[in-house]
Amino acid sequence: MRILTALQPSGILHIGNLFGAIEPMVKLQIFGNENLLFIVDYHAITVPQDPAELRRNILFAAATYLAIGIDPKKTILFQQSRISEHTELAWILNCLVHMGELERMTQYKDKARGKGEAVSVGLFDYPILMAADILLYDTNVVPVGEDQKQHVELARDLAQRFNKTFGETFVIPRPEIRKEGARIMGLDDPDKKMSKSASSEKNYLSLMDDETTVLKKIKSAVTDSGSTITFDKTRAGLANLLTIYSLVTGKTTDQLVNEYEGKGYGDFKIGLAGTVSSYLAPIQEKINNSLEDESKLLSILDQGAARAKAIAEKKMADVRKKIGVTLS
Ligand code: ATP
Ligand code: LTN
Repeated sequence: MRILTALQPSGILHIGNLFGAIEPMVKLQIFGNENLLFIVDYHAITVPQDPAELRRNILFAAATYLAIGIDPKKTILFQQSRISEHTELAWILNCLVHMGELERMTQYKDKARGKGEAVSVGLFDYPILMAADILLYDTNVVPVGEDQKQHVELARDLAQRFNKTFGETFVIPRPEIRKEGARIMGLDDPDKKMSKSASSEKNYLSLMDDETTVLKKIKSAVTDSGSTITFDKTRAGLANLLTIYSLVTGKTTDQLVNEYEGKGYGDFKIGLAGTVSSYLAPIQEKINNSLEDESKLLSILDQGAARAKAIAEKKMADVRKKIGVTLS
């Protein structure tokens, strides 16, 4: 089984990214699976990036994955831009996709909203590069958060279309969306997903937030006017905090509700903040240690790129042959 996922190097990783995308990859590092995890720097440049900051963020992303438990022996960890086959395949898939299919993508509509003409072609084309990322490696399963499901479905459609037109070439991938944690909501607005591009930092818990910040953010998290701790989806803010609590402790929401019986929001929030901080502290220490040893990080990424390249080259040779551009 080949399992693949990728994240943008954005400088901030929040607990939504952790539980929705990275932690599932850590758990999937079991015998019989072949895992690929990469940093999609070419997706990141669909919006303006400062070059020095982008470099820093790529290294930060790699350090974070390692800190969370990605084992480079079990998972091919690499940087997307090192494998030119991704953009090459994206071009070919571009020629199979219709404008209307991309215009329907909700992430594009969200990100382009209000920007008028000032949207890069890259942002529009983003799902095609993602389809190439997935199809290049004969991926079976793509663990992602709920918001990426539509993109993985486009990759499926394109794989089927290519296979029908040119003969069996690509494996048809499926998205895997975990139930708990697939959609951690914003602390300041529990009706929208937690997002690093939210207008306020109070929206998310970053993996690098210190104890004081975590406490401040959780204390100001939006809840309702109720006073008891119950798990009820209609009490969106509280349900989200209970979900986070459950993810960091491994306890069920029922267990937590029992623990907080007779207690109010104040105690609950302080308890949650303490637990989140203790959960993050060892991760932060590992990230910082790893960033101090840059040459080791670079070497891990080099080795990952070499392994990914070998798979990608073989696939692209087949694709080129299938579409008729290989002459000998
Ligand atoms: P932005 O909202 O700024 O576009 P993001 O915070 O959604 O960014 P991405 O880089 O788009 O982060 O997502 C990385 C991975 O994390 C994806 O698999 C995505 O589905 C997952 N993810 C993002 N936000 C959440 C969330 N709130 N809950 C669960 N998973 C999430
Ligand atoms: N679009 C995704 C990142 C991404 C990805 C991928 C995820 C790029 N290529 C391939 C899974 C598989 C995002 O923004 N989260």
